Amino acid sequence: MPETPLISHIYTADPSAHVFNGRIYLYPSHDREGNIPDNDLGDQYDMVDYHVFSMDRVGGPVTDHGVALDLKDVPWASKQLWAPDAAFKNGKYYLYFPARDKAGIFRIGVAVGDRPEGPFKAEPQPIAGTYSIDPCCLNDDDGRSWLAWGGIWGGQLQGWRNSHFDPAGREPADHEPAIGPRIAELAPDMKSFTGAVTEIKILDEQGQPLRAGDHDRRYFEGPWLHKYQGKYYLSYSTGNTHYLVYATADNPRGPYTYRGRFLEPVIGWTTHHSIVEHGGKWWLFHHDASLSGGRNHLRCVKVKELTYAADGRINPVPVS
Ligand code: FUB
Repeated sequence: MPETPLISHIYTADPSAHVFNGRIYLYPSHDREGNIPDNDLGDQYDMVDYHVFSMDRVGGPVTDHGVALDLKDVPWASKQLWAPDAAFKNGKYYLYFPARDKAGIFRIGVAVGDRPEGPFKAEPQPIAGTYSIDPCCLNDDDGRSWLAWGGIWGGQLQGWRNSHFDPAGREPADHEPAIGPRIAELAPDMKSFTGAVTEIKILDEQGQPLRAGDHDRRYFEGPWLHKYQGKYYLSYSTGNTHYLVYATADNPRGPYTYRGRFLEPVIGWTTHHSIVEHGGKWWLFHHDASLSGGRNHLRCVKVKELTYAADGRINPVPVS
């Protein structure tokens, strides 16, 4: 029986789920029809605002809290509000989001609000030291906060070497180590970094870096960090092979060891997700393009239960 989209009055994608005050809040992209032909740079993903959604439990009614941030209110951005995430600290809510700056380079910005549903007020500049797309924030149990991000192809990560952007940059050769997502520790203000931006290494189970030609396992975009039984889990999309996979580590910066695949390709080119615990169960929020009949840039959010094996492996989740 096909699963129902959680939200069907507008197109949504890239759902980042968090539990705030006992309620599940979703921070997705808001897809819209811009009549831009599909290409490998993702120009068709031409979003201009974010809505926040919430529910008191999975299966309960979903509330659309309306526009939480609009592109026109982000001083540094020019277009393409892609996959966001959110965090709570010191009485404030922080919305992290990527967009192209006025020069067409993806950066990551932050906007601050008093409530989980917003509205959020964008900082005048992107977070210093950021580039590329798909931020995700982990508030660790020890009080430290981490931001991971990055996406290749349209997300421009392949153009970045040593903090310098070369628009002609390409993925490494097949036998070379794959490009990894980036991570940095957020300063107490949650709007800047303390310490260095580092590349996350993802190794195979023999301790060797995943290779750029290993398209079934190498990092593409959409990182998500969560903790389960004291381990750090980095899950992500393999992009052009359309899998959701994960790796684990003993500290947030890694290195991570590849552990497996948990979602097969869905309808539509992209696959993007988050994982959250609520009501004594773990949940996978993700998207597909079923609501639009398979149009890649008009997607819808879904949710499925996620379970772990006794050894901490994530059990594969059936596609619907
Ligand atoms: O929604 C635009 C982009 O598509 C996201 O940033 C990627 O993760 C992919 O889902």
